[in-house]
Amino acid sequence: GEHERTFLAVKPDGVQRRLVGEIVRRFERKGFKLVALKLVQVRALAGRAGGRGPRRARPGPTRSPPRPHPVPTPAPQASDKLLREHYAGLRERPFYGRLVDYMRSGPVVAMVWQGLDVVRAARALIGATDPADAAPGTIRGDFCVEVGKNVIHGSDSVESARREIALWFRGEELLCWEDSAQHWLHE
Ligand code: YYY
Ligand code: MG
Repeated sequence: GEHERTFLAVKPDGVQRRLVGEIVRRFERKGFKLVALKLVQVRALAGRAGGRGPRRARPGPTRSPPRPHPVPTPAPQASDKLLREHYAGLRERPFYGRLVDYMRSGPVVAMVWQGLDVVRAARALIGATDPADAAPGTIRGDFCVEVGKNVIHGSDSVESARREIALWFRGEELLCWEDSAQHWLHE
């Protein structure tokens, strides 16, 4: 129904290539409703000292330049476990290691979108897994060329959407807001 939800994530290449706005715009224009959004950096590797990725050797007593903004806490970080659970179904595939490395190579924009048949509709807007097969007009068809850098993730079923939303978001991060356009989208 109209309350179906899906999990979408702009992958690190999409963030680096400044495609976040363009991608969000496509789902907004279609008529879907944004109910959660956050920038997430998945930690480099579990089990390293401090759990915050490889430690770099400090080259002497060089002082870091003054920061333009106060940075009291690191950006929201997700553990490596999150990604392993997210892609649990692909663990045996040859590209699994590369996929997980890619997903933690920079921030991702995690989102939840809601609307009529949104899981299927989002997959259609996203396009085929391999950008080479993705039709022009789809996100992957328009913005990327290789399967290993395919810009966006979208849940493949209502069931995986439920699982992925619970994995990436806490309940209170999902916002139910009154959609004043609803009346213009549905009969
Ligand atoms: O759902 P979707 O992202 O379209 O494809 P999946 O089959 O779930 O694979 C997840 C992810 O894995 C895909 O977006 C890129 C990567 N991948 C790959 O690097 N090489 C493949 N041959 C297949 C998938
Ligand atoms: Mg998938």
